[in-house]
Amino acid sequence: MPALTRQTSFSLSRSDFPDDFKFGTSTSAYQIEGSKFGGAGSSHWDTFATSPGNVVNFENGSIACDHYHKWQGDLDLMRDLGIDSYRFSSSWARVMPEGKGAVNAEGLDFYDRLVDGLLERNIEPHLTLYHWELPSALSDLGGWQNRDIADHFANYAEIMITRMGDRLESVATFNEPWCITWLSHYHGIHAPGLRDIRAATRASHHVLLSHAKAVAILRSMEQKNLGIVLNFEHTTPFDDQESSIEAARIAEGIYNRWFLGGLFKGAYPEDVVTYLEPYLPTGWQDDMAAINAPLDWLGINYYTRNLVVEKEPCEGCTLPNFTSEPGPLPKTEMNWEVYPQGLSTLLRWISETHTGALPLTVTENGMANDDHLIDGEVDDQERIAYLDMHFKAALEVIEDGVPLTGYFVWSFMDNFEWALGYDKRFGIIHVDFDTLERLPKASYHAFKAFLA
Ligand code: IFM
Repeated sequence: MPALTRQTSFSLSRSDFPDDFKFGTSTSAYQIEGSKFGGAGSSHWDTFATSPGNVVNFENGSIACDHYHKWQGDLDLMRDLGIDSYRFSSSWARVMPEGKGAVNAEGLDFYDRLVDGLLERNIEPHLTLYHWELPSALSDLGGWQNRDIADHFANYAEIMITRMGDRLESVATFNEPWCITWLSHYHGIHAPGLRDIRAATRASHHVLLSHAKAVAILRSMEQKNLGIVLNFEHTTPFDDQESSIEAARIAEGIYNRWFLGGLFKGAYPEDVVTYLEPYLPTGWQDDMAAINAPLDWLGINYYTRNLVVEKEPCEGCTLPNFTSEPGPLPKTEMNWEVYPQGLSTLLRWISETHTGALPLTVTENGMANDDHLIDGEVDDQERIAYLDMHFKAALEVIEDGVPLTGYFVWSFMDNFEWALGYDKRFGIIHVDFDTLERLPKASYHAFKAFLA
């Protein structure tokens, strides 16, 4: 396998980007906070992670980076880095332990203080309302498969915005609906670990319905800068076999076009509906106008490309039995190919086909690296090279006129990488998961020089 490239500094600097272009870092609640602290309710990730076999090494987010107690030091590190913006998520189960009804005042206070702490350090707060830790009590009621969840989610959104909306720079309803639904209800990799096409299809509609209901309420509250964050992979057939071409078309349709289509065209892609219609909830068409309500921005998470083949013809399967083949390019510790041109291609395609003049932001991009702490340093030059290539891809499309307004590096610090536990390190800050000590890596210092 070709080696990842390494470099000590960025070849670009922020002055190469437009003056109002914003750089930031991204995290999520369950991955960093420590779910056992502060009176948070149980979430489906707490129970999924503590069931054997679901997470590498039986790890979970109960302590994570203990950001819940260490947030002030973390915010100081962000200030010293020189970022404009920070993207974080709130845990629904921390704010509303049962998902509905009573509010945990301590949880709400935590996010309120975090927002003030960011503003005191001149960092814009960008809130995501849902980054995967569904309160267990709602999971018991069917979670995303149950239409009622849309009202519960809208209620939670209203509570968060009533308390801190006046100080937020932007609000995203969801992070990565594909992961919430397909990865979690069809591939069985994330909580709740289902492998059921009906569950995945219904969940994918109910997540967008929940988004729509939350947006309607937040609009009525005159909350500014409402958006959503979708993940994309540059998805093409691995070879020129007919079966690979069809498998790639449907994989790409589900991954890249389903949520975009619902949100920006008010219609799911016909070629995918052909397969999934029997599993959509009755009357789904009546929700599409609400799902299509205007947004102020779209967040794009991008990491890699996907080369698709049909695993084997599968009698009786609803969908082609698609799987991914490894390509020839250098790979990160996630085994994801480094393919920066996928970012520029997707950004152009998204704005040309779905979003037009709507502002786009890269809300996540980064890599898991084989980092080593040696003599008090982590020399993650591969990460600097990876980010540099992707910054260049972003600059290229800005110069072509794509309305890209910001870029958040994933992630601010090493954290709980879901089913892969703590082994996969995405941070520009190293976290020692025994002592919880933070140590800026070479990429932090290089990014700081880039921003200076
Ligand atoms: O860690 C995740 C994050 O929670 C969502 N986007 C992808 C990241 C890396 O896998």
